Amino acid sequence: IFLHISVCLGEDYDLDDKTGLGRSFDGIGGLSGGGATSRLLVNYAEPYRSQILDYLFRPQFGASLQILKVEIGGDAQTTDGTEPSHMHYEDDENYFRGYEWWLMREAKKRNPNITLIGLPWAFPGWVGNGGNWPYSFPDITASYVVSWILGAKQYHDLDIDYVGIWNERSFNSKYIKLLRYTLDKRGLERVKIIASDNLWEPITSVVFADKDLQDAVEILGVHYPGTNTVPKALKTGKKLWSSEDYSTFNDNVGGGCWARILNQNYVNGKMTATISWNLVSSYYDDLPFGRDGLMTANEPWSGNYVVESPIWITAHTTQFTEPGWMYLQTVGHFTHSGSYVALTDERGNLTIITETMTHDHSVCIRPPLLPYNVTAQNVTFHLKGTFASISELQVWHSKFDFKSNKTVLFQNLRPVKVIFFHDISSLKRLDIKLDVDEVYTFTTVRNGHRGNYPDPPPSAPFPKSYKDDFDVSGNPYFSEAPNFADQTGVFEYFTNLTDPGPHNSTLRQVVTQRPVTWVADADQTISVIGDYKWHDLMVSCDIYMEAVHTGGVFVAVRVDKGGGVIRSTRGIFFWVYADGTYKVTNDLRGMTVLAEGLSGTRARVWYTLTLTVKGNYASADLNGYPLWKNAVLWEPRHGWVAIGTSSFELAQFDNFAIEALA
Ligand code: 147
Repeated sequence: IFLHISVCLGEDYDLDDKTGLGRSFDGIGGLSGGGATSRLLVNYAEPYRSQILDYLFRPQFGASLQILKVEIGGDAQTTDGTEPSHMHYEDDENYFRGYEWWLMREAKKRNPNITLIGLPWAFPGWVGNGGNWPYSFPDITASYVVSWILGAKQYHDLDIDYVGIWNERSFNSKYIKLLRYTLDKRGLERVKIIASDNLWEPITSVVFADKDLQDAVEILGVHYPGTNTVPKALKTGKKLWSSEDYSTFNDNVGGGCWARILNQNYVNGKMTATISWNLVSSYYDDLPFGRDGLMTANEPWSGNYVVESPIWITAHTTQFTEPGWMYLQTVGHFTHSGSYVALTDERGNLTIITETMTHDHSVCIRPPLLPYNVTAQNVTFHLKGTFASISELQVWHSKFDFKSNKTVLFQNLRPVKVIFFHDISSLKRLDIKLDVDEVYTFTTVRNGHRGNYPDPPPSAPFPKSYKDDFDVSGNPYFSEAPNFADQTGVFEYFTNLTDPGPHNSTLRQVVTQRPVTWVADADQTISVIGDYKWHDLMVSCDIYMEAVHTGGVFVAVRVDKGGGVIRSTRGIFFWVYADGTYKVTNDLRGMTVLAEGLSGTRARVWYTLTLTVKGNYASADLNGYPLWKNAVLWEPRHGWVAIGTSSFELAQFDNFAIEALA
């Protein structure tokens, strides 16, 4: 025994609560939205959908997330799509749109203590009264946001815990104070404000200098802090959160990034919560930031999903702590790099998490990571104060292996004895040997568990033959049709009360005014679907323009871009207009016209559009009769299928069908 110990003798680190504790831990979370990152999750068949939710939220199973942050949909493009607002129009209110309500319910079902946060990225146009700015009428914006919180309670019995201002955009002190006032007036004193979901400055200095703002703001929330804070932020005495972080491809380097920042956001930056953008990669891979979620679930058509390493890295902290636990003051860096944190419930429990991620195996998307060197090392923790009475710790281990396939994630090892030693200065010591690219949890908590379901079905491409008649009887549980990923505008199930005929149930574009945007939405609306690799195919769809004279709709193939660059999307777009004309364009904007002519189309009549593209040629039918043919195309070579409108206008779609040839 002595021989073994002497080999392991390493640098000494105290774990002690005698001299006081550190900050209170607030949790680790995932962010759904900003935007449409959970779009494809909702259409998974059972049991796969529940399995994915269990890996994310079920305590003592997988990531066991302690925080769920969601976008307050604003009808505008917010990275990977648009999310619907609860108030498309000033006189409209509906708390059943989209999937964030459902997601919050599913999270709460699994973990009733999960912390809920809402944050807007964008707002419906009426909130800005036509201007692209949410603070011109701060009372309107505040009441719009507070409605969302009240709706969460009234319709879903969800208590929202925190609300933010405007994601990564300007904040406005007057608005923040008015939001606080409005919350209080509506009986929502318990809902706290996070500001400003951007950089440390200017919010820190403004809060510092303004007593009323200090009272209104509970949390300083920053994005991608690179594990660091600024002295002034510490001086405010506010809780500091990394309210959006990660955004890194979820392979093992992504797992390494996540392990490093989960520890070091506290060690270096005193941040007590870290939230991953995003929660789950449930959006098409070829949209921006593909696979930047804690796990991947973007094949509802196959049922395939992948539990990636960040899920198990999260478990190293979340399964052995709870919000409200206290960090010890004795946290820090190891002599040969890497870091350790330790937390206690102040009732004798202790959880230690170590990480020794090497630089190249833990780079995050941003900010740049300065060079450092980590080596294998022996470490001795001295358990002092309350922890001197601990005699055994449970051990959970992950080791990334980037050379062969020997990566192990969240493995339960034999418990370690904490050794009582008289002849060496400290009484209780834990001697461990740390290799590089490892994460360990040493804990008194005994109920950690590596959840497991049988493998889901194998991955498969989007079906080549696909149909949707949008006939959802009664009240559909979701407001959007499966697999359509709106990139500008919002496409919702619609029941045509005035038309009990074959077009009774349709999909309708409902955004009629340019939103207060987060990025540059297109001037047209568009929703994409299918396989980005498709090049030769036939698409048909029944369409119905509602805007008299000014209406226009399209079906398109080989659509090559989504997300924040949607304005410059190219493809083969077949448009018909309510003024009796048609066009074939090579881009959404309509700058490159391949063909045009008369169609005789007008508003308030149903037409069937059929677009066929093979190799370098396209042709189209209107109501089954050839309208144009042999338009010559070169670029793009492949892409999604899409439908949409020529402006922010009402229009309906029905009997959508794809036959992909290749
Ligand atoms: C964030 C957004 O808040 C998210 O909605 C999502 O777009 C995410 C993707 O990584 O990024 O926005 C940022 C965009 C750019 C920077 C930081 C955050 N940046 O360049 O530092």
